[in-house]
Amino acid sequence: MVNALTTNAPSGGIEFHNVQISDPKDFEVKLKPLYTGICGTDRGEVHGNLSFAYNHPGYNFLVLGHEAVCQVIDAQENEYGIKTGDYVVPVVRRPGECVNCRIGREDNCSDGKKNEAGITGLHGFMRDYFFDMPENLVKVNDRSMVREAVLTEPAKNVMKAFEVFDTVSRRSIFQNKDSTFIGKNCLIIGSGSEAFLYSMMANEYRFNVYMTNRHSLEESKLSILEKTGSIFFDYTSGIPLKGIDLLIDTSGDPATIFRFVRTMNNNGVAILFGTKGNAPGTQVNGEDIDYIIERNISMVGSVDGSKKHYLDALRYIEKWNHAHNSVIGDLITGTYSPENTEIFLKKPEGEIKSIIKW
Ligand code: DN4
Ligand code: BGC
Ligand code: ZN
Repeated sequence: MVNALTTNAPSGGIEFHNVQISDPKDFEVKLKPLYTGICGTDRGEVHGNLSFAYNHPGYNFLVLGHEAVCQVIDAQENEYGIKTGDYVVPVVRRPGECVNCRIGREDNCSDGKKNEAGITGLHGFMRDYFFDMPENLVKVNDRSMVREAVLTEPAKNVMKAFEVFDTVSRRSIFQNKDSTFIGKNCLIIGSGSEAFLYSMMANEYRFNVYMTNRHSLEESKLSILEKTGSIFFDYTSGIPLKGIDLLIDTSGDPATIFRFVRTMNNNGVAILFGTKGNAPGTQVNGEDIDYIIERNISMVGSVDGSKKHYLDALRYIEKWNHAHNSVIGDLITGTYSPENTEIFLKKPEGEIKSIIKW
């Protein structure tokens, strides 16, 4: 028996209770979660808004949690060099049989038959301990940033999305004459943890970085943006923002996305990332379509990331842990106990990333 935070996917709900889970016998590594992160996806599941979530086969519940940093309690010798005592981040997606899954790119799964821990058909990491295979673990070498390493999983999505940007933007010459992106504008819709990680990565590319929401931002969030050189833009202020080269949506709100598409520059790239199945629709007219076509605008979805993106994410987290007065630590705005299930139902004020200490 193990204490776990569970939901009933896809209808929702949240419970912290003692459950019986039999991990397959051949799973070689015993793991103790130290911290798990809560994100928009978890809240979507708990509220019953994530239609693609489903329970682990053979169970009438799903253990939540796909963002974790764990300590290895017991490991058999393995070719991945995972040893007892190591700190590790478990990966979310587990491959199916398709060609992308077979080459380590289950983030690009072509037939949808992959699984996602804590989301689609595989128990997640919000429990006292669990077992996993060493190939599903990414080692955290810098032991001084074990808490910050809980951001590796959300950051790997950002690494993948920038890989998508790199690929798609090459359909024409996107950069300046001097080969840089300096002076190009990146607008990020939303101000949650993914949005902040996107803003930090867009800064690495030297974009002018703007973040927007339908309301003003708390002082604490504004000060993080200031530290990293990004600017907040309240779109309800009525001030038009023009000339966007890279648009990144983390809101999943169709009306907001289309509000900004027609302010995009020629050859611009719009990355759709936020998922909000219950968001109301919006009217898209012929002029919107013409605008996208005539300017060669690319609208592209991006989900998840592969193991190499976890490694990239760890490198950047390490860098950001030392840069801008350890700004990465500021993204963790609250630490809670697993008993506090309320945290899944209502976002605490000023939240960027809430984490659970196990
Ligand atoms: P989050 O913290 O809920 O972030 C969503 C942000 O969007 C919040 O800051 C919202 O503001 C903001 N927002 C909502 N509606 C609007 C609107 N109409 N205009 C402007 N801003 C708005 O979630 P997260 O940062 O953890 O994740 C962001 C999204 O990406 C979620 O939908 C996740 O499900 C999705 N996601 C996708 C992937 C993937 O594709 C991975 C992880 C997450 P407020 O309501 O908080 O003020 O791999
Ligand atoms: C996770 C991704 C996952 C996605 C599914 C996100 O919260 O970070 O790994 O593929 O949810 O929508
Ligand atoms: Zn997440």
